[in-house]
Amino acid sequence: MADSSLNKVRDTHRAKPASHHGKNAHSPDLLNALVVASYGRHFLARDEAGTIWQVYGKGKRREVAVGDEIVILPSGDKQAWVEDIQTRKNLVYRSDALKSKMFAANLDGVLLMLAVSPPYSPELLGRTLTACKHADVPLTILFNKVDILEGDPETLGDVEQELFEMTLGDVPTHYISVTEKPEETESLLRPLLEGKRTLILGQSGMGKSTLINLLIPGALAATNEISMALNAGKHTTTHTQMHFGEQGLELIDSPGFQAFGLHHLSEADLLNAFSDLRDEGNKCRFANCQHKREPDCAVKNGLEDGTLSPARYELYQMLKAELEEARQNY
Ligand SMILES: Nc1nc2c(ncn2[C@@H]2O[C@H](COP(=O)(O)OP(=O)(O)OP(=O)(O)O)[C@@H](O)[C@H]2O)c(=O)[nH]1
Ligand SMILES: [Mg+2]
Ligand SMILES: [Zn+2]
Repeated sequence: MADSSLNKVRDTHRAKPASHHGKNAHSPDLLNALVVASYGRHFLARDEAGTIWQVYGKGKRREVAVGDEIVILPSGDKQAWVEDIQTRKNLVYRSDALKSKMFAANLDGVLLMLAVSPPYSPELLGRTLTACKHADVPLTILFNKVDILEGDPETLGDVEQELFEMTLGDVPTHYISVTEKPEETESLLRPLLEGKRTLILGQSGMGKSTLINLLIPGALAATNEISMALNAGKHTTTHTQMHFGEQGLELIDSPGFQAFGLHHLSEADLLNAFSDLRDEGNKCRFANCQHKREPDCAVKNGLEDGTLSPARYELYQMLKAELEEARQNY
């Protein structure tokens, strides 16, 4: 797979076993720590005693994600170097032709938040779905701000239809209102999220931070001050951070995204994420059918008779074209 280098950052020496006393078994100076915040160039990591360190990495050791288990070497007052990144269970990230942006690692699930205001993008939904499928992390959709749609069943129906066309009904989807129906939202989500580490993704303004603050009261207090100052009064989240709640609740807040490149997927990865198109494509007359203008194309036939989803077909062709373009340029 194309992303193997990111999943196995350390490939030259073996992982140092963790000790039960916080100290690393191989060197008394080393500590095991969990990455809890990413500011791009530096990170915050929590050691087993609960101390928060500001950590920096060099070279490959800079490629740290929230949720990573790392080994750190203290260098000064609450400052430390990343010595090692343990092998990841999974990693959700996006990538364009030039660079990757890691969202978080070692996850139990991803929540994608959508809303009608500001309007969600079905394309970004499809891209998130594809990234999660590729990373093998379960995705759940939270359609927030349904209060805005009260008395507008037609729009709600259109939304349901649009979500179905992209997910084929395979993704658990909940319709919520974090601000207008907080108790209902909380009693729905607590059982789904307790004891798990969950990354919350979505475009800006969907309500990610508002939801985290509902489930973990006070979570935002620490981060708001900075973002308020940077964004002229808006609460826009500017970095990725893990928040810890009761009953093992671990929620990772992330900045809203406007793009979701999937350059790390190979063509085979892409086909695996679009198994509906892959399976139908196996019935085309030509083995190398591009499903565009070829005769006896099972995919085109499936689109015509409604067994395949045009939204998924268009996204697949778009992602495939992006991959081909990237290959030509590099
Ligand atoms: N009407 C309505 N507004 C909501 C609801 N949930 C959140 N909001 C509002 O939506 C706005 C954006 O919420 P945030 O939680 O900051 O959104 P975010 O997804 O964290 O945005 P970024 O940090 O920029 O990515 C805030 O003004 C919230 O009060 C809801 O259920 N209904
Ligand atoms: Mg936010
Ligand atoms: Zn075909």
